[in-house]
Amino acid sequence: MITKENIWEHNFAHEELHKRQLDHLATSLTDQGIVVEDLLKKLDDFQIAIPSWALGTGGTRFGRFPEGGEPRSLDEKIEDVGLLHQLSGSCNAISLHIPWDIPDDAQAIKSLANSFGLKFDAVNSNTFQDQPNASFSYKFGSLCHVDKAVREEAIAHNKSVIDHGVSLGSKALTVWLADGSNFPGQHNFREALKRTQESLEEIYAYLPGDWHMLIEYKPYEPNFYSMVIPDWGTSHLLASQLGEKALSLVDLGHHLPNTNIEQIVAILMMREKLGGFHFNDSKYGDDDLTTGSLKPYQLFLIFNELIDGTEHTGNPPLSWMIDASHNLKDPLEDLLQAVEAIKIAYAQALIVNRLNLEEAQRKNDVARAQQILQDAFRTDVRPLVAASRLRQGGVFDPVTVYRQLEIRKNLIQKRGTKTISTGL
Ligand code: LRH
Ligand code: MN
Ligand code: MN
Repeated sequence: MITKENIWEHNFAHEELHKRQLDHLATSLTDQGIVVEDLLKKLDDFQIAIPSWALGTGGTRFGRFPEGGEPRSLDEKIEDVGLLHQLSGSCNAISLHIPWDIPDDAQAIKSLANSFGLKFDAVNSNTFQDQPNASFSYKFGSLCHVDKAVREEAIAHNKSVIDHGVSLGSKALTVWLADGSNFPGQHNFREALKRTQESLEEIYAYLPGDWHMLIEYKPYEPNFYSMVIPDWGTSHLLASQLGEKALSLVDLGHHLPNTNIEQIVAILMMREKLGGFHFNDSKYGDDDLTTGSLKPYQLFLIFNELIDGTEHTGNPPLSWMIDASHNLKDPLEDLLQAVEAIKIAYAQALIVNRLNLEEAQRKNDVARAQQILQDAFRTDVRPLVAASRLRQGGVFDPVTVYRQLEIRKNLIQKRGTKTISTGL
């Protein structure tokens, strides 16, 4: 849908402007002793996976207002991620949720993804919905269920997700459990966690040697009294007991308001147990709004800890993914905005003067420490992010190109207005 000429024309038209903006920023960064080429290389390498369920219009339980043109199959989802990657140069992977997206012919799906330069990121299991051919219901939980037969079904599902992942070249299984209780007395907390631990042990034993298990946590929803894995502490406890291949996954929306997420990141990295991220933004809870749309400073502070942790701990490389829902905006525009916001926060965190910060911390110079962080946060790094995007073959201004080429209109023409995307 987007030709090389389209990209070239757009970039050519903005060349002068881009050069002026970049020169200005590069001069100021160089004056601060920052090597711009090193920054660009880091930004080039930073790739964010797109979840297969974020390509359609999301909604709430009250309604959904799709614009049309949404992907109707896994092939079309891969095409959409290919499009995002072409524009942004930063989305080289797709993360599948199974059984929402079952790769029937793994070889064919793999080569389609390959043709867009895409890989398969973590595969996600789903034991929060009853599946059509299931023998048992997950109404009262899955890996924590009191009935062994239900637990076994959920374990078998996770193993089959690993199998699918192996056939696609994924290297991680993400487990998010809806398990929990809605009313006091419903669960024996200890026993529910113990059963979950045992179930996870069986899944863990099935993991290929070079795989990771990423354990997500969430304080509430869909259960509103207790969740079996409500917080990072419980996720960390499980991951520690399981072994080296098990790590915690931080979904930004899975915290109660005002939680200090950057501190959680720092501690998990200190323990070398942070496995990955689900990016989104929220005001109240798991709102799944566009990353950086509400709390860009928090996102920056998180990246600041990620960089510090990467430099000072042996934490394994992280898996980065967007996990958002789009009920008002065009999902593809929304994802492009999210990628941009993530890369801006990363670039800002990369220019923090760490030596000065350490000195300020040693001297208890609180005002200076704040100033150092805010100097970086208040730097407009967008020309740098754009420069990296151009180096990766992307476009100067992704959303503008998306609109100028009328991509949504084309997708609607091709796929229709009444599309129902699988997933959330
Ligand atoms: C749960 C969650 C989890 C799921 C996804 C669809 O709230 O964040 O990551 O797998 O949403
Ligand atoms: Mn998530
Ligand atoms: Mn969520």
